[in-house]
Amino acid sequence: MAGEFVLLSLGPSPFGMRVNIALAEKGIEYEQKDENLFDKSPLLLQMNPIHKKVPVLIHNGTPICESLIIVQYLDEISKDKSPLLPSDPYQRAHARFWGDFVDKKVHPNGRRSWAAKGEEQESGKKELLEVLKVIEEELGDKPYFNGETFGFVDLSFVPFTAWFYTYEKVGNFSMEAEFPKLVAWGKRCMERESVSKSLPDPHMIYDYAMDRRKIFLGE
Ligand code: GS8
Repeated sequence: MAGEFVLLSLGPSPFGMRVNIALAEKGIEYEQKDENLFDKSPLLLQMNPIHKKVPVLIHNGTPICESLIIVQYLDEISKDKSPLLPSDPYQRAHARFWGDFVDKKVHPNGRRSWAAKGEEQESGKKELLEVLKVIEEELGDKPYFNGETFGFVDLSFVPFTAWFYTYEKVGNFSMEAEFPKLVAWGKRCMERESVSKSLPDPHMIYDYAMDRRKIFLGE
């Protein structure tokens, strides 16, 4: 596939990791520029003036924003190599539903569980545990969310496994004890090179989260 790809991202961002995984699945070479979110670059502000968030994929100078939209774009321009969305329209809709569920439920509650305090933090943890239960039920006994092969829902959710350590340490629970199927699925996904090379060390994420917590709470 012709063209030049530049990814504006940030190591611990689960949204950025999705794009790293998709680019690796598609075998696309790219340059990554990591942003400082407290001092956003003029390039980020120019390429994503609406949300001013990472990730942004710049393809031949043109920006594509929002991680799941970027992943679908990559899947469309590189259909034959490692297809991510199923070809059946219903299955595609189903996969998109779960990608959207992860965005609406995992990220905000996960974030409240480590970045808030008191009741707000407790309710973030409680809802996160409920959401993870729902996702584990959706996985069931299948190796991957879509069945036998790694796909769009796996890619949407697997970056959050790098955050599991932060969730369990801050929330004082064990992911392995509460969600053994999700933990086993995460390890299965890590056997793919596209995933293992895109996910940072969970301890690094924990340190990052604790630094951010201090800034958010003024501690
Ligand atoms: C979310 C991106 C996002 O929150 C997506 O791409 O899927 N729906 C979007 N990015 C964060 C970093 S990861 O927590 C971000 O760029 N935040 C900057 C800000 O809020 O100013």
